[in-house]
Amino acid sequence: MEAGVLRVWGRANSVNVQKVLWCCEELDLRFERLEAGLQHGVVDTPDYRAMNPNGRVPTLVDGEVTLWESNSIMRYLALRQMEARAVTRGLYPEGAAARAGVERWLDWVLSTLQPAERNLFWGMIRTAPEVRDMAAIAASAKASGEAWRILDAHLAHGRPYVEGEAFTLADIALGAYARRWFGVEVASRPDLPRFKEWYERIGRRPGFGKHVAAPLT
Ligand SMILES: N[C@@H](CCC(=O)N[C@@H](CS)C(=O)NCC(=O)O)C(=O)O
Repeated sequence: MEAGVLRVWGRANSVNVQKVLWCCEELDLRFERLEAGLQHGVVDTPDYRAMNPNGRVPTLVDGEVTLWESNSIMRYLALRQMEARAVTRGLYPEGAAARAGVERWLDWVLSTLQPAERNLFWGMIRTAPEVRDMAAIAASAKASGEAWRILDAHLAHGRPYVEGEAFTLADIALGAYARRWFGVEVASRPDLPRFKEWYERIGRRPGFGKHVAAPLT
């Protein structure tokens, strides 16, 4: 392992790992990714649990700093670069109101969006067709559509990015989940034109192409 390089533990097909990798890319941060989670195991070993007692991915190691929770890792990385006066490109705005605008979406992803979409993603992508719980999948598709409708209405104010003119951590957290929404088969997908436009816009970012765009597995 190269000294001084950020280490990100976690399999590349985890949405929460993808957020962190995309964030590193936006901040021009070099990192090394180490496999952990699901088929790779590792997360139940005492060494891993010492870094992350949840046994989940991602985990970030930056010298003496060890962190878990993907949104907190993104906040840390953005602040770290701001403190170092490295490029920030407005990823994590400084004013109270502007920052809170970003924070609410990071919280909303955890509290509302992820629980809504979980059965849809796991059912359609990680479960064999013959054992799928189609009722749970349909309920999850409906709840996800309702959640995305909230973002679509928010984007109706003509903003290119979730919190206005600048691309922020909110776009990363939401964008990684939007990739899943547009990548699964949904029986009836609500028409959400602003959400789709925004998704196409963020989909052109190199960090998305490199770490999020891959086929869902
Ligand atoms: N809220 C946590 C969730 C962490 C989480 O549940 N990660 C999933 C992958 S997206 C996981 O570790 N799954 C079990 C595994 O990969 O072994 C975060 O955002 O980091």
